[in-house]
Amino acid sequence: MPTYKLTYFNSKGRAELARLLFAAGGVMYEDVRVEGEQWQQLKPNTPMGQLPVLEVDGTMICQSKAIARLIAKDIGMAGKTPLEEAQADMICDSLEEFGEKMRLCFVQKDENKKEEIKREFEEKTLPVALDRFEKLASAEGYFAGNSLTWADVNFFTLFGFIDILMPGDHLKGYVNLNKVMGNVSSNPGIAKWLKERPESQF
Ligand SMILES: N[C@@H](CCC(=O)N[C@@H](CS)C(=O)NCC(=O)O)C(=O)O
Repeated sequence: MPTYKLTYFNSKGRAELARLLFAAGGVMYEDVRVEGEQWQQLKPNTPMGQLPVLEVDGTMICQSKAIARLIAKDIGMAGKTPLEEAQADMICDSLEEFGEKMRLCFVQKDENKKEEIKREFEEKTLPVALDRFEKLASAEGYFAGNSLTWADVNFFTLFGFIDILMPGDHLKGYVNLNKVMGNVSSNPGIAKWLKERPESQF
C-alpha cells in the first residue's frame, strides 16, 4: 500500500467519503485538517486551488470523486467487473448532481428564497431522486454487485448531510435504500470510524 495523506478542512464536507472508504479498507492515512491562514499558504501549491487533496506517495490528487474512486480501487470497493464499476460510477455521478441541487438550498443568502428552494427540494427533488435510487439498489442493499462499493458509501455520506440539513423520516418505506444504509453503517471499519471521528456538523 502507498502512503496516503488526506488534506481537508476540519469538517466532513467533501472529504468524508474518502475517510469512510479508508476506514472500510482498514487503510492507514494521515488525516490533515487545515484552516484559515494555513490553507491560504497551501492553496497555491495544490493542483486546482481546492481541497480535498490526497497525496499518494507524495503525488497530489484533487477532486473528491477522483480521490474516492482511487481509494475504492485500492481497497476492492470500486466494483468487481467493468460493468459493476460503471454501475458504481453511475450512482456516484448521479449523487454528485443531486448533491449540487441540495447545495443550492444553502448557498442562497435571501432567507425567503432559501426557504422556498429548500421546500421545493424537500417536497419534489428529494422524493423523485429517492424513488430512482431505490429502484437502482438491490434488495440486498447494494448499488453494484452483491457487496459494498463506494457507491453505497457515497449514498450513505450524502444522506447523512440531508438528515442534518432537513431532519425527517425521508427514507421511510424505501426498503432497499434502508438496506444500503445498514450495510454501510454495519461495516466494521466504518462503524468504528463513525464512533470515533472528530465532532463536526457538516
Ligand atoms: N469538485 C471539487 C470541489 C472542491 C471544492 O469546492 N472545495 C472547496 C471546499 S468543499 C474548497 O476548497 N474551498 C476553498 C477555496 O476554494 O479556497 C471536489 O469535489 O473536490
